[in-house]
Amino acid sequence: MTTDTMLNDKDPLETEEWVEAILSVMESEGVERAQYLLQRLSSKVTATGAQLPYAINTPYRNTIPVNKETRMPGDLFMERGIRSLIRWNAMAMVMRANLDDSSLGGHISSFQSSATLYDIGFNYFFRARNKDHKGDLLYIQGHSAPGIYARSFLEGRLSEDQLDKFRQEVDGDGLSSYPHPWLMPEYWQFPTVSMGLGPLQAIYQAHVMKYLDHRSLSDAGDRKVWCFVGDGEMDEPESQGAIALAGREHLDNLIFVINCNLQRLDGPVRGNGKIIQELEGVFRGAGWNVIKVIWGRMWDPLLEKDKLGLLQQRMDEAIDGEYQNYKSRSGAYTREHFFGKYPELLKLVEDMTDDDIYRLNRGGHDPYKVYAAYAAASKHKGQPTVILAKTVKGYGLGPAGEAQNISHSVKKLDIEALKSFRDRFDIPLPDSELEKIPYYRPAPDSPEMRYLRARREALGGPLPSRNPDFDALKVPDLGSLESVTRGTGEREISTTMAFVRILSSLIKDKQIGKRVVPIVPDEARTFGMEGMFRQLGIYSSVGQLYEPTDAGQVMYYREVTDGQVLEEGINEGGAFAAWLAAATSYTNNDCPLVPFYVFYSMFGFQRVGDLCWAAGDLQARGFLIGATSGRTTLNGEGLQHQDGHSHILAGTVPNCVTYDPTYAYELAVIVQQGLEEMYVKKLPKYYYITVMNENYVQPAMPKGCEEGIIKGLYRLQQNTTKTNKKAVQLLGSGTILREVIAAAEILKTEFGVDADVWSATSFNELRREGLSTARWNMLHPEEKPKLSYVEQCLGKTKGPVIAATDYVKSYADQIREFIPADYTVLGTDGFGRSDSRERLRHFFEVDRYFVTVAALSALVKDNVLPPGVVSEAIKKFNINPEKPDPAVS
Ligand SMILES: Cc1ncc(C[n+]2csc(CCOP(=O)(O)OP(=O)(O)O)c2C)c(N)n1
Ligand SMILES: [Mg+2]
Repeated sequence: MTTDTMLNDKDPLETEEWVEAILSVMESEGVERAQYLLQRLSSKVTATGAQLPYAINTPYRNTIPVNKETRMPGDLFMERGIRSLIRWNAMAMVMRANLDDSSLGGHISSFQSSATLYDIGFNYFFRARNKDHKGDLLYIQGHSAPGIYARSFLEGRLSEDQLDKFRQEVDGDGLSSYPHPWLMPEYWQFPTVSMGLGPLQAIYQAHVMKYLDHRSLSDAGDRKVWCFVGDGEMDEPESQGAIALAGREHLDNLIFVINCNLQRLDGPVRGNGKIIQELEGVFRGAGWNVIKVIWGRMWDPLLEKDKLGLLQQRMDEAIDGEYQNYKSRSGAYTREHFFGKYPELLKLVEDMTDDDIYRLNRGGHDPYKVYAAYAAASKHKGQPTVILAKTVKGYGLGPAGEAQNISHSVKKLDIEALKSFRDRFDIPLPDSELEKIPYYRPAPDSPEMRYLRARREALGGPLPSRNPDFDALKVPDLGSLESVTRGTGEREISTTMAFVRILSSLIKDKQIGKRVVPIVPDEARTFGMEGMFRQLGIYSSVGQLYEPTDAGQVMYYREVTDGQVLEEGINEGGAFAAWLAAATSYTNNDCPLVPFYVFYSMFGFQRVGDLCWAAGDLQARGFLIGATSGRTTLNGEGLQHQDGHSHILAGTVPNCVTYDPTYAYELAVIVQQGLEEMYVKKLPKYYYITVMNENYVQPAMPKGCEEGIIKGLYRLQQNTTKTNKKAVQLLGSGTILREVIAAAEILKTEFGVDADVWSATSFNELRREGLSTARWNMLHPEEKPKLSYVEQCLGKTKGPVIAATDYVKSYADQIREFIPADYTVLGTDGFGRSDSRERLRHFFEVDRYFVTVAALSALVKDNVLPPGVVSEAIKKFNINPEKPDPAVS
């Protein structure tokens, strides 16, 4: 590393000559020639083994030089006035929400730091959806929601009453705390407040937008995805985890605006370093166009005078903890501690007052600088752009919260702080009114309000805005899946294979075939889906620039620009985000899609649960296929692969419908019904279905079972009679249903017990229906109680009920309260382990022998059989009664 610095240059003349030389090349022959020369230099120097200084960062200054800034065309003063009103109303709505009940919460400081960043976007860049344009998509920082509402209020879209219902949603007409489409489906486009999900979703949104364009399904045109992110939020692995995809795929329809206010919730983001520089390196390394907006125009004259580069050096040296102090303290402090380090810099500001120094603004608060950055980002081709905008957290709050470590949690200003906020932003409210913290909205025909509306009209209408409706699809009926529902005869296949057949059939469908989006995270071969590689092609924005090694084979790895398969690599979060974008394409692109995301069920809800939750909020419509599911069915893989609980996790998402089918025909019925529900009836729900890799004969569909399959339970075999008192009801799901069927046979032949067998396709759905019925009964005490579906099925049957699944016991246990008999549940609690299916099912006590023992034991409890029968069975089946409990071993 060089020991030279600006103040200690061993040979300034030589330095000057080098600099002059490269500048003159740039001037006479252009930037590209200069870049080439530097590359050659770098190549020569590194060939000697010498290291060049780490060069992914540029100095701590604006990327766009003053003379290259595109000038903001509008009325700066008018816009400042409007922005000030937005600031005031945003602050007022949070304070008013907390007047009577301070537990409601809300945030002031985040939006105050980003007000200009949003304003420039709303005034000049964000286009709304209308008949001429599909609109831009906005991912808004969750904690800035009050500022977005405040703008809508000025635009006349929200009333004072609505603002006063901030965070009071129980009656249904309040304003959500953060961007949540669930209760505000015509307003918010994307849930973002779980930090990291916004940036991840935005990247895949832009990716899927290009995919649709390449497949001629929806024109991307010049649409943009704008994603606003906090600098603290960039710590989330989800925020940074997919940026390389954006670079690789040249997503120039994507713009990140990172609000670098240098603070997060507890304190500085990088007190000992510089977050902007860190992020610059990370994004540039990932192939992004990086635009730093660090200094506001008040600094321009000083930088102009800084011929030696010493001011720049000081800016490079100071760290974020110090920059925070410059804004949390005063101009005098900044003079002493920032400029004071070098006498030359003190001289540079000798004519400035302390107030002038305090007013030296940051780029993210300067409309001109922000405009120039947005203009450059919007025009940039071939790369995504990230704008790193330096701001002040709690801007304008003064000692009450400006750049203080407590800024994030400020919810109230005292009267003195309110006065100075009002004065700083020239809000025309007298002292006497401040205590009530009134909203302020000029008359609709005032110049400000006309200006505001005109800006949005020029951009196509108001934002945020979301259209929850779409044109229903024509979906195929069950008859079209006859090849699946008629069974496989002698052939043994898995439900995964059956699923692939269903998918292939849907893809061939004239109406919806093109809209089907198969998504895999590098597991297509595991699931037997590799045939789709050639048949449908794997989407790549550049096609295939090489000859695949398997080119001569039938199922070769075919990448193509209009490929239908999204192969997202070993990246469940990303693949899920791609599914989310496809599953919400009905609203974001006016183009309903039918996405199927197929993954190892263990790496689904457990891995990306927060995104699954967001999918509910987003009213995503599509299918999640949890493959290789079941604790004992994926036998050889051990505890990190064998899933025995994803149904429990999936069941926590209110609008996620889940199924654990055993047979191909059940799967066909569920998928077809899902299409009807989501795309014809347009119900806001999505499907999670587990499929397995165990091969067995798939029987033909029995008559009349469709309704039961959908409701979650139907009788597969009726064996009980009026005469035999030794009777049980056996329930099973997934492949364990087959153990249950075998147990029924053993019970009959070896113990003289009759057993009805029920296929329980969804204990989650049974529970939901049961709870809903119980609730109705409780609230309608005088009316004839309704029977839950489980009671309707089992109420008139004989004997105790036994359920067995490949999932933890709590899965089947969920319906206990609706079962009008003794109920025993077998399940696979505990960590998985690798072994054969047979041995695992014995270990986890869900095989046919344990089902038999459980049934006999239940009959003992009912005094139908003596205990000795159970002992006899235990002995006969070689079960060690002292074997360790799998739940804890
Ligand atoms: C996943 C997740 N973890 C934690 C939080 C809680 N949280 C809300 S805001 C915040 C700090 C945000 O800081 P930053 O991203 O810098 O945004 P700023 O408000 O400074 O603009 C935290 C930790 C959250 N919302 N989501
Ligand atoms: Mg921050």
